[in-house]
Amino acid sequence: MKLENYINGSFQEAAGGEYAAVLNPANGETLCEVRLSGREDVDRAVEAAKKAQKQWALVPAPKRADYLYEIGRLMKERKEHLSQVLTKEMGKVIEEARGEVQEGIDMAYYMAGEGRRLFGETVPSELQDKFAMSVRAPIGVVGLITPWNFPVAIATWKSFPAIVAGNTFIWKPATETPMMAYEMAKIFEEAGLPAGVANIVFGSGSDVGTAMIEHPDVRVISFTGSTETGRHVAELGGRHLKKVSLEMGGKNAVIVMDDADLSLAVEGILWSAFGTAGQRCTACSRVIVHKDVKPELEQRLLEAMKDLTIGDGLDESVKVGPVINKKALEKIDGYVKIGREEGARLLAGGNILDGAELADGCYYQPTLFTDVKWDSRIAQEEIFGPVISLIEVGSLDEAIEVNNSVTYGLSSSIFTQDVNRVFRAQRDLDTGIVYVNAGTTGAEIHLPFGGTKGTGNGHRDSGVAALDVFTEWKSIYVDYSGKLQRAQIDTD
Ligand code: UN1
Repeated sequence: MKLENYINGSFQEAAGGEYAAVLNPANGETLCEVRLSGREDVDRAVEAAKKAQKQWALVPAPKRADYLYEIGRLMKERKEHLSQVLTKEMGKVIEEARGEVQEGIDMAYYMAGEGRRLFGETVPSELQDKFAMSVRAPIGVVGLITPWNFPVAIATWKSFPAIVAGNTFIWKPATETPMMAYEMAKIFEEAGLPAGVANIVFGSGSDVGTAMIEHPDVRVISFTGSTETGRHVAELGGRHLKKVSLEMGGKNAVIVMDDADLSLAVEGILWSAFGTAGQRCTACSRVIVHKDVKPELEQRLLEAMKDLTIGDGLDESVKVGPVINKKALEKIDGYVKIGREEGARLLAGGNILDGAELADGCYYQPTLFTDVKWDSRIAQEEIFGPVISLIEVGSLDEAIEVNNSVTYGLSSSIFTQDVNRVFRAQRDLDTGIVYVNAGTTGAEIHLPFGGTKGTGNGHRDSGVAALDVFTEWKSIYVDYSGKLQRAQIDTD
């Protein structure tokens, strides 16, 4: 099967371009082929989106929301099918795939509700017989660039607020995971979304992504991916005066204090470090542990890691699936070598799995380093794989300092039973998301998602905050005095 672009309400062959194979990371099998489109296809999609947007913006928001209710319903009806496709193309275990699809369904219903809110402000005017208010206005055509690790949820965080607010979009999914986008295109079509509101162009970042950013009619770029690519998106977007929303890397930590419930901490660490094989932006990759509980935590983690069955995510008993591809395997393995060279002590894992039945897949052993120095490379750089580094500290202040020492600022967590420590931590941890007595993953869709420092550029996905990315504030003054009233002048 060959996946083609979805433009102006139909699947269309691209103007040219090669196809790339989409591989199942669990076994190396080719699932389908995807078109690598070019600038001409982006132009075509933008033209359709621009035309559609004029009408779409005039559809009352509660009516736009009705399409989202229908999209949510179709996703729910198809949840199992979508989850299976997701596991096949991305590799995450089926339970997590179901969770990700659920995240998309939740986002559909949540943003549909926004169709009846989209709150602005009404404020008193400083002048008599004058009315003042602000409304959220759509921006126009928006460009969405999404990653392979959450092929559907992240796309819903961006596309659903975009359309409920009256924009139309061009979506470039990651070339590793185009099948979810294809499934979503079918859902958009069945939901009766007017042609041109949702457009999908498959292809590489350097071709399709660049063409989207450079296109004068694409007013917003919402990007999730690596910090390296995000920097490039921001630079190029800046040159073209685009509004650019970036969601990038993380180097998230769980802090375990000496009064923590250690069983709970172990569960939280395992779930957030090895779930999705460590390939979440929110994944825990550092454990900052108080010295008094370090030996016990190490022992408990080692014991619990024995239960992490590795394999094809379609097998319900498997806990850790493959990583996305061979290149990712090599990158992870490279970091494990760096860790060893830096003098960290390897307690578990540390190898690519090449046992007979797993050899064709991309599997890395869940890996645990201890005695890691806070400023070493494995404690500072994003690995994006199932590797955790234990760093010892002597106090809460030191733990917070170590947490904040990285260039990223997405998610952090603290395990403690002391309410004073909880409130100090939630104030002083410099990440966009903070968890107390839970791991670093599992953000819910109705709060803002994003991070500080090298993780983002001040915008947020999901929550009401996402509407800030996809709307422009318009302030409106209605003077019904019948005379010219001058603000700031006629004040008496
Ligand atoms: C991501 O890894 O980019 O909070 C998204 C979580 C998920 C989303 C992660 N709800 O872990």
